[in-house]
Amino acid sequence: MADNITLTMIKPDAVRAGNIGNILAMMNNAGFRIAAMKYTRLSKEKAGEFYAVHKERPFYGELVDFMSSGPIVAAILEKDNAVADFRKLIGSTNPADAAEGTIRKKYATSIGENAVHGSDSDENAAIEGGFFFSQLERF
Ligand code: 3AN
Repeated sequence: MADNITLTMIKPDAVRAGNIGNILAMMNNAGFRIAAMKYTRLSKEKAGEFYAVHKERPFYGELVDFMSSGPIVAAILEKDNAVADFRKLIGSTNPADAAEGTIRKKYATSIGENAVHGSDSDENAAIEGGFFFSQLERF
C-alpha cells in the first residue's frame, strides 16, 4: 500500500471561521503537496457513510450533524510518510491536548469541532481518497 498520501478535510467550523487559507498554508509549509482538492458540502447520508466506522460511538449523531452543517474542503495530500506526518501536524483529537504549533491547537475549538480531519492509516487514506475523488481529479 502506498504510504505517501493522506486525505484531509477542513471541517465546517474552520471554514465558518474563515481559516481555509491559513490551514492550507500550514499544510503547504509542512511540505504537503495538494494532489486533489474540492470545496463541497456533505449530506447527512454521505457524512454518515464517511464516518460509518464510528456508528456505534455515542457521538456519531453529533458528528454527522456537524460534518453536514456547512461546506468543507476535502483534499488528498502527498508527502513521504504522509499519514503519520500529517497526524503530527494536526495534533490530538482534543485540542486541549494538542501540541503547540499544530493545526488543532491553533484552530480547533472542541473535541467535536476540531477543524481538520486526517486519515489514520494508509488503508483508510486510500479508501477516503476514493470517497471524494476519481482518478481524473488527481494530479
Ligand atoms: P481523529 O479525527 O483525531 O482521528 P477519531 O477518529 O477518534 O479522531 O474521531 C473522529 C471524529 O469524531 C473526530 N475528528 C471528532 O470530530 C469526532 N469525535 C471524536 N471523539 C469525540 C467525542 N468524544 N465527542 C464528540 N466528537 C468526537
